[in-house]
Amino acid sequence: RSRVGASAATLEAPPPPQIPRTLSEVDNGKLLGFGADLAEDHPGFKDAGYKKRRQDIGHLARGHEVGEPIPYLEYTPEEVRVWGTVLRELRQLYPSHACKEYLSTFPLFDFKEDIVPQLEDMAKILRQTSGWQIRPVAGLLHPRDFLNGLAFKCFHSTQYIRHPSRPNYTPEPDLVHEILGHVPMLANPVFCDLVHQIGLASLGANESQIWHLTKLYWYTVEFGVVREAGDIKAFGAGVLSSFGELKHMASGTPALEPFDPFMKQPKMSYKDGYQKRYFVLDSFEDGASKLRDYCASITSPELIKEWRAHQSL
Ligand code: NLE
Ligand code: FE2
Repeated sequence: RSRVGASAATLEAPPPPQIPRTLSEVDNGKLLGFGADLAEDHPGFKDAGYKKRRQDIGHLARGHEVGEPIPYLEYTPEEVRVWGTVLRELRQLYPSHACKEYLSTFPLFDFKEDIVPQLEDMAKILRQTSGWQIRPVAGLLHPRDFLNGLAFKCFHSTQYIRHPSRPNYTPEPDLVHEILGHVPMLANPVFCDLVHQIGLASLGANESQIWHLTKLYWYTVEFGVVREAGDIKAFGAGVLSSFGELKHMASGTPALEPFDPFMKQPKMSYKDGYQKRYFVLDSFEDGASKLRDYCASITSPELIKEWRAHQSL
């Protein structure tokens, strides 16, 4: 970089991030990657009907007001088939490969292969178990908005279904991922507390901290694994919602590394298939406390206190 460039950058310091006071102030319309527009490497790229369906469902999400019930969607027979296929495959793998917390909340939802669950019904159960809420979103959300939502104990969720040509794996979130990956974990208050820490830390975080928090979120909530009596079990939603990835995780092929939120993270892999390495927690409690320490190191207690005083949870 030239000197001129460096000094210009210093003069134009970015404005401090806006901290949302209410959930409605969290923008649920800024989408990233596949969420914004299907790229050539997306299985639905050449499928005009699929694209139109996603747009229609996304349109509903954009019109949703916080506090209103999430609209029920009527899923097509093909979408029901995709949901049923994934559920059938995963159900066989969960007893041996999902963590015990997941196995304990899973039955609460009474999933059926011929009925695609409605987000509003999932939200009702979460309200009673952990107090978390769900807000519909049209696709992969901007990281700051997504993480800020977590501070409000709100999980932004897509409502469309993955392309039928590839039920075993999708590179982006879809309803199947949200429901089979995230929802049962979000019914566990200890896990929710861990997720909430990441959300609180994101309030007022600068761009590089947001990026780091996104990685911590990615390596735990999306792709985390935990040691259980000498075995490795999945708790990350991206592993739990993909029968391709769950088998891959359990195959013994990928590398395993201890999770340390202070480490300098390697490149985050997404869009390019199964993870090549997973980060391991010794226990759930241990992971939560490590994350808590990291989040405390970047969060100002005054800011959080002032924020809590101004917003209604
Ligand atoms: N690969 C996951 C799945 O197929 O369900 C989705 C990951 C979303 C981050
Ligand atoms: Fe996810």
